[in-house]
Amino acid sequence: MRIDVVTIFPEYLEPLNVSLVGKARARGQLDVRVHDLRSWTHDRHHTVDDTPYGGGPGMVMKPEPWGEALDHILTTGGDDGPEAAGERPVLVVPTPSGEPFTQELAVELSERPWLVFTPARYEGIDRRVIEEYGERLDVREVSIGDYVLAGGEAPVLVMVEAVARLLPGVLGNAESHRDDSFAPGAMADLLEGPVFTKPPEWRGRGIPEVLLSGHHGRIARWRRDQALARTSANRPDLIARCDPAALDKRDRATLAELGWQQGTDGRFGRPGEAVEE
Ligand code: 6GU
Repeated sequence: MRIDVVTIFPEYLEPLNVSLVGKARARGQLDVRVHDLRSWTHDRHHTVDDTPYGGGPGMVMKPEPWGEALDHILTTGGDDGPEAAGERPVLVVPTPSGEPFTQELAVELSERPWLVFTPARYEGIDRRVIEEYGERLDVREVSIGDYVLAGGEAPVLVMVEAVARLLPGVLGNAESHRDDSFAPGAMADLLEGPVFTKPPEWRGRGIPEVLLSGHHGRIARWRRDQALARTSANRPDLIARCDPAALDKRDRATLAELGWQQGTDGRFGRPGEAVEE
């Protein structure tokens, strides 16, 4: 996979040299190219921003440097790269106003050969850039959560890591994906429960008996109950949204113990709480 990132803070992307993503790059599974937006400015001060039309606070990123940067990148798909293969990149525009970044979107992006990220600072990029490239590329404006960051660089680190670990051969163990919290369908969208390793006793704390039993059926059931309890506590919205067909009799009994009741439609709710859509 080829990934381009255009930013005014190339050093912010240094962590892409570390750990899983860094190793994938070293192995040649990931071709990451970080570009300094200011190299496509032509004035002495390398200006990338200006005041917003219509007034208001903050600054807006000027369209010209982005246009030159993206035109350059789009013509460097290489003789044997994604461009030669007739592939057009996905332009991923990080913005708090974007669609939510989810595991589903990570999977979709991981199936594309070429991603171009345009993390912005200030109040964002002149809208005409998104319009212009929207005619030529698949543009996704994406937010990583309901909070506001100073720029899109940290979201790019988040998204690249989520995508890279899904690439074939990047994670050591292909099985590791299957139980990921939020892996589509996996644990029916439950959060993962707690994990333990050696030593068997630490500061007077032992290991849940069942995990030492060697009884795979009982262990699987215990893990499932832990996942249900954790999801119930931390993400009750996932329980309320859960497809009842994805739950077995034991799941329903566990949820009942956790205070959930099944409505006439089979969905789970808690007494006295309105259902959120
Ligand atoms: Cl993608 N950018 C910024 N600046 N803030 C965010 C975000 C993105 N996602 C959540 N908050």
